[in-house]
Parts: sequence; structure tokens; C-alpha cells
Amino acid sequence: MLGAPIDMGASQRGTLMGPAALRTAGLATLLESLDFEVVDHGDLWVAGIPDPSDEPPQNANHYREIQRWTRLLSHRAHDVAKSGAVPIFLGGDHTLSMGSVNAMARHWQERGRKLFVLWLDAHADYNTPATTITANMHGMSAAFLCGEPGLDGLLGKEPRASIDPGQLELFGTRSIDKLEKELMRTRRIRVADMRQIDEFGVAVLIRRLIERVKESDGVLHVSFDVDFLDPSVAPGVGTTVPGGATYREAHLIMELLHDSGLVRSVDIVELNPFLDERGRTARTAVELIGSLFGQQIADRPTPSNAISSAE
Ligand code: B3U
Ligand code: MN
Ligand code: MN
Repeated sequence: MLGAPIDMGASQRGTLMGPAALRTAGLATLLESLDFEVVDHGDLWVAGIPDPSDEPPQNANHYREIQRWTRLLSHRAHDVAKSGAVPIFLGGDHTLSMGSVNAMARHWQERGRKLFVLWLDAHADYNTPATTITANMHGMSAAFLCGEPGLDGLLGKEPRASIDPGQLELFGTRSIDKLEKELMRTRRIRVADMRQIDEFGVAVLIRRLIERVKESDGVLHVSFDVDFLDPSVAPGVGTTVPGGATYREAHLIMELLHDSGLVRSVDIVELNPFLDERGRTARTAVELIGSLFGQQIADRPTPSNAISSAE
């Protein structure tokens, strides 16, 4: 576990309390009960001295702070990955992924394997300084990871790994800005939006992704923005959007991902304990991570597992 208490990427303050809330909700104890050896690397912190090496772009709020976080995270996350661990990045707002996913993409590139990223989120986070309405940088992290122009100085001389749009799968999307949508269309970003989830169900869509990752011998990073969940189960987020994933859909997704054996790293972001109701959202997020790491209702393969393992 590595905490990154960032909240400068969002408009609402408070996600900096996220790592503490996830710890309080018992993340480490739960993972230990599943027989994992847990190492808590504590929280990272950046000093607030601006980095004058390049001109900050317009329409990117708190660019300097995010730049420092991204560089630090990219560096530390890469070290943690090298140790052979399965890093769990505790956010913090979603700008965290600019550093964590960059590091994981680099790590797997060095080992000749492709990193696929499952972006569980109400939002597409595919804005750039040229398309954003809010200038909030947590709405730009997926775009940054795909190498979109406008944020090139964020990593500076640090090594940068961009993922191909084909390696990104947005899932649970229900809020995309106009120019953001146009950019996504030109880049052919893959989106399993809420309508698709309603029509096909999460199992079909997640299995399709799993097959795609397996076909190219890839591995998977799960970037879990808590606002992916419906606000009725996850009220503790700054940018709730109605019509999100249910408690059961979310658990099923995590169980299927666990069964795939492909997940090598996870972000948990956008949890805002300041807005939560008696720790409900933190506890739900921790339970879901339990399912992702193998917590099961009954200790036997479900019929679907039996079928896929017989194949
Ligand atoms: N697309 C909007 C809203 C948003 C994106 N991510 C979050 N909110 N959490 C934006 O600000 O870019
Ligand atoms: Mn997000
Ligand atoms: Mn979101």
C-alpha cells in the first residue's frame, strides 16, 4: 500500500484524507485475512516549492503541485512494482493515476508485457487543457496517460510511458463533456458506458476485456474511481453522478477480475471522507478490494469459473 494524499486535482478539498480512511476501514487487516503479506509504505508528501523548469499551461489548475506529485509517484511506484509487490495506490484524487499508471506501464514495458488499464469511473477523465470546462486536472488523467498533448511537461525528464488508446477501457461512464467526447471519438477510446452495462450486464463486458488482455499476454491495472459506484452506495465523493454501478455489479466485477489472475496493480481514488456518511463509502471500497483480492462467498468455483477453467 502506498498513500498519495492529493486533493489539488479536484475542485472539492478532502480527498487527501482518503488514505487514512481506507486504512481505518481495515484494508490491511482484510488483505492479511486473505493470506497476503501487506507492506504499508505510508503516505507520500510533496513540498510546495514550485518547479520553474517549464511554463505551466493555461486551464490546468494547480499544475505545479500535480507535477510534483506525478514525478514523485511515478518514481516511487516504479520502485514498489520492482519489488514484485502488487501495489495498491491509496488516493487522493484521480490525478494520482498519472503517476501510478505511468510507472506501471514502464514497469511492464521493461518486462516485454503490455499494461491494460480498466478505468472504473462515472467520468471519462479524457479532457486536456484545450477541452476542459473546469480546468480540474483529475478530469485529464486518462488523456495524459494516452499521451494527449498539452500536459507534456508534467513528467519532464522523468521517463514517460504512454499507453495506446487500445490498452485503455473506460467502464461505467455516464458523464462526458462535449469537447472531451469529440476527442475520444477521434482517438477511438473504448467505453463501456452505463447503457452498455444495462444492456449486456457487467459480466459479459468484463469477460470481453479479460479475453482481450489474455490474447496479447497483457496484465491489468484497475483504476477505481469511487464515483463509479452509484451515489446511494458511495456518497463520500465530490463529484457524484446518479445512475452508477450497484453494490452487486461492483462486487461481481471485482470477483471476475480476481478469477482472471491478470490484475497486478490498483488505484483507489476520489474517496472524500469529509463528505462520507459514517465511513460507509470507505468501508464499501475496502470490501470491493477484498473481492478483487479473492474474498469469496463460498469457497468453491462458481459455475462460470468452472466453465472457463474447463475450456
Ligand atoms: N469532466 C469534468 C468532470 C469531472 C471529471 N472527473 C471528475 N469530474 N471527477 C471535468 O472537470 O473535467
Ligand atoms: Mn476519475
Ligand atoms: Mn469520476
